[in-house]
Amino acid sequence: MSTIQRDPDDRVQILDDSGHVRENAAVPDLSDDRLVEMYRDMRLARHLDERAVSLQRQGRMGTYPPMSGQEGAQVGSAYALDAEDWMFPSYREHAAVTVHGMPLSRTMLYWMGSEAGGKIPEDVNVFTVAVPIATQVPHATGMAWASKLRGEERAFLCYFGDGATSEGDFHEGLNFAGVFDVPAVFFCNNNQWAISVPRDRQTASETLAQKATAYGFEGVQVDGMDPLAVYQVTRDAVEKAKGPGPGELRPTLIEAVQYRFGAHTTADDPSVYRDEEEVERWKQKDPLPRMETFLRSTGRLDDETVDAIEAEIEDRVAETIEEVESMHRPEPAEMFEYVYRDMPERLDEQLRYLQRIRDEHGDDALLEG
Ligand SMILES: Cc1ncc(C[n+]2csc(CCOP(=O)(O)OP(=O)(O)O)c2C)c(N)n1
Ligand SMILES: [Mg+2]
Repeated sequence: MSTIQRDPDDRVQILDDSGHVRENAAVPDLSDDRLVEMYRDMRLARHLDERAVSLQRQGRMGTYPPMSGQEGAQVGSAYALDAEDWMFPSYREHAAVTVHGMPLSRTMLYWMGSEAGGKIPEDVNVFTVAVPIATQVPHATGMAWASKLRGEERAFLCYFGDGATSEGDFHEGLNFAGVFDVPAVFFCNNNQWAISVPRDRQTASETLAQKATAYGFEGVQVDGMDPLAVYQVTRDAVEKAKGPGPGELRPTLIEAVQYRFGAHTTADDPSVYRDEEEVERWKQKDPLPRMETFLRSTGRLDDETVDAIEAEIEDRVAETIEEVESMHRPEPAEMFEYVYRDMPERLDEQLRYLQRIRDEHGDDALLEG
């Protein structure tokens, strides 16, 4: 039976909190190598996060939104896509987009404030990062609808947070998706907080997954810190999006229940709105040790491979930092260049103003201000 043919309150879990396969649960049909790669990608995400936060503290990166605690949901779901499928990220999906082909250097450049970080390579099926909450939802629905009308067989995986489910765009996007039966998978990273607003102030609904019922398609809740369960649920949803069975609608809403261990962004201080005790409780479900225990206890991973993975990841991130820091720093005027082919008068005026004050005062004086 598919993991999504169940009650939206019946949370899917394959690994228990300590990383052992639960009774009657089936390990997804992935090769041993793929399962180890999944672990490697999660480790990469955790390491990237640590380095990025440290770079921000040193003034070498702008504001950065950390993803620690959410690696299982990101990597597990991204592994469920086929190469031709599309991904619509929010601002926190650094691990998911990397799995789907986005170069790590682009992600770093983006958070370092370089316009070059927003340029997605032609052959990478990832939409632009959405910072405005939930705006990517109707975009994903529209693109999925267009793809269906063209007779393609692609799925469109759209990520957003628990807070996004309170936005009009979320409801409009899901409503259209149901009516026009589009091949979309809506993936809600319910990390319990929308900056300082807790999940129970977001909605009176018992679950976020049950919101799908109102739009006429399936909703499923999954343990978002169990990468195997996330993979299986997303894979079933992707397959249904591309080839629904008789009487099935293509879209699915997945609620991945998880927790963000760090701050909302490096500009946030979570100690003013949540208890350390709550963080510690969720750390018992940390997707990294769980995946590692699963792989070790089933003979798929040993010390030697873990050491090799660790070394490879550290080198890769260090090399990427070196690469992006040695690149040409963008000229301030470049911020005007990438949105319009012909610059509107209003922006042209601002550009001329910028040039005038740079000439008059010099860049050093402006940066000090
Ligand atoms: C339309 C809009 N309103 C407000 C904001 C400010 N804002 C940035 S992140 C955020 C919270 C989003 O929470 P959630 O959807 O749960 O995602 P998370 O950050 O937890 O991953 C808000 C309100 C915004 N970016 N866009
Ligand atoms: Mg949230």
